[in-house]
Amino acid sequence: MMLRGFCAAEAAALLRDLDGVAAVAPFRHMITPGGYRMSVAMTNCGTLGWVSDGSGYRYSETDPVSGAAWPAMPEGFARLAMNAAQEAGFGGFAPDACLINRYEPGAKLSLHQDKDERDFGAPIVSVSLGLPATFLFGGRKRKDAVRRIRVANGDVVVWGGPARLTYHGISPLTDGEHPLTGRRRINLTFRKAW
Ligand code: MD6
Ligand code: FE
Repeated sequence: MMLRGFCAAEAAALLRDLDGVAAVAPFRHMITPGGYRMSVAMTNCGTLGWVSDGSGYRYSETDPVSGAAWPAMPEGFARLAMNAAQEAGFGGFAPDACLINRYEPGAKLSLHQDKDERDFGAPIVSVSLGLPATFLFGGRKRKDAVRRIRVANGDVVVWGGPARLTYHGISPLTDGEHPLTGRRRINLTFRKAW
């Protein structure tokens, strides 16, 4: 479910909180299990963080770069995730993980399924900030047809139920300038990982 502009009014505050997170757990380009460096830079906040390296994808209670716990989820992040889920019909959503993706021009996320979480009953809440992007929304199989959906600053997508395991991705980011983020797009994805 697409909530257009749901957090546009608080985008600047969310980005300020993000600066605090990234000061403790800096953005990094993770390596896929196949040995490729991801074009999207990532970090996490919350009890659990999504990580990728040569041995696979998983959730970790610590940041492999520092060995320390991930920064706590800022209050405003948690409140937004809960309110958006509620609006979409998922009451009581309490995320334990927030994956933060940073795109610079040309960065993309290939088609994938989110299946590293333990409970597919919980939704994922996805927040777009800064430059707009094209979200690719496929089917249950990698080769199913793909719909293209524009996501812009302040848009929130709540993704649950039957859509939970559909293939999706992000097209290479088109260069541009956004007043809040410059030449970047930021995505926050809130999950119940454990
Ligand atoms: C992004 N998002 O928007 C990447 N996954 O940058 C995702 O991969 C994603 O937006 C699951 C649910 C919502 C998402
Ligand atoms: Fe995903």
